[in-house]
Amino acid sequence: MDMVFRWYGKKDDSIPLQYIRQIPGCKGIVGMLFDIPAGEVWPKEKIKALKEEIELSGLTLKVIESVNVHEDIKLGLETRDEYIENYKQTIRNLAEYGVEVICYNFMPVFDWIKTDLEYVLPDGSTTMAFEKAGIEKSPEEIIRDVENSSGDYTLPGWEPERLVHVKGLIDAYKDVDNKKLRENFAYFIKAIIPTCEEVGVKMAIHPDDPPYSIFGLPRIVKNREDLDWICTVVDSPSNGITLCTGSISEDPANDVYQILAEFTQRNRIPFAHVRNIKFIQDKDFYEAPHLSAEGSLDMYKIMQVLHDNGFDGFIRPDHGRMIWGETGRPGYGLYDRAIGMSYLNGLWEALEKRK
Ligand code: DNO
Ligand code: MN
Repeated sequence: MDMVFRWYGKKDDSIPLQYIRQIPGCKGIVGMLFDIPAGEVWPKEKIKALKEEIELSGLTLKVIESVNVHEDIKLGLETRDEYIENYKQTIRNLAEYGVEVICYNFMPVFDWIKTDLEYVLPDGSTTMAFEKAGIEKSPEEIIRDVENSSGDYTLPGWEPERLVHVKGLIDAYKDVDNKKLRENFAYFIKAIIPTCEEVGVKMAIHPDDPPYSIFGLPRIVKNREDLDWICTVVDSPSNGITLCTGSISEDPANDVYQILAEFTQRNRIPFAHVRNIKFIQDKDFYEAPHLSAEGSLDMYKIMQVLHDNGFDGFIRPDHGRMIWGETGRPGYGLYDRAIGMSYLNGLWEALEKRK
């Protein structure tokens, strides 16, 4: 198991690599090139520069999150073949510089959806939350709220140039139901997995967040059955999952422990996002501190299931709260994620020494 930490790059992340290096047990960076639009090839020079910068700090770059999938691929438009070719070239380029795992998602239009980026907890810290009442607003209103509260940084999947077209994009999915979206996914994954196998890269799909339909959009990475379908449509260890414990648990019908056990045994989880959530009522929740007692998930059990089923991939703490006066990109401060990582490392050490 290798513990890693997401970093958005020098230009887009205020946390110095050296600080990340100082988190005990942190081995590497989950990196990305933030300025390459979905559909374009990631240039070798930029990958090389990113890798060198990270390695100079004593960390590794073996995981990328995310290489975003162009909307035309998800919509199944004729133009998709060109974008798929570009995606394959990006995979080759990343592999050349030692990347082993590529996290991505297949969510139409939006990446994750939260209705509150600064939900205040009783201790005064802030976190992200999802309350159903919040999505009874229109997408445009939500976008405005996000833009107003997020200052001068861009959120993943919420790039301003995409948001301008959001209404049109939602309309474009009118004729794409879950069945059609699955077909489009199958077309994409069948096209890219041979390249991954050739260069030794594992693709790792992130669950939908939240894992059920919103704004009438189709969703195909919601539960055990979807994950099973994905793993079966191309039966290869290169076709894997980023098992995000928070996202998958946002539907209380999902049994995160069972899902983790099954797909670890099937050798299909090269990357795990481990975080806790706390249900407020029904499906409403906030992103809780990692500690079990603070949320609705049993983090010991999560780590135990991974450990006891021989998990040997990468783990990162997922979102953290804003604490100790830190400000910046919601979910991606230094302090609470560092605390989360230490806690997960502690659980893992206990599991290793138990007997
Ligand atoms: C949510 C986050 C996501 C993730 C992307 C991967 O839990 O981990 O924003 O980064 O969906 O493509
Ligand atoms: Mn996640």
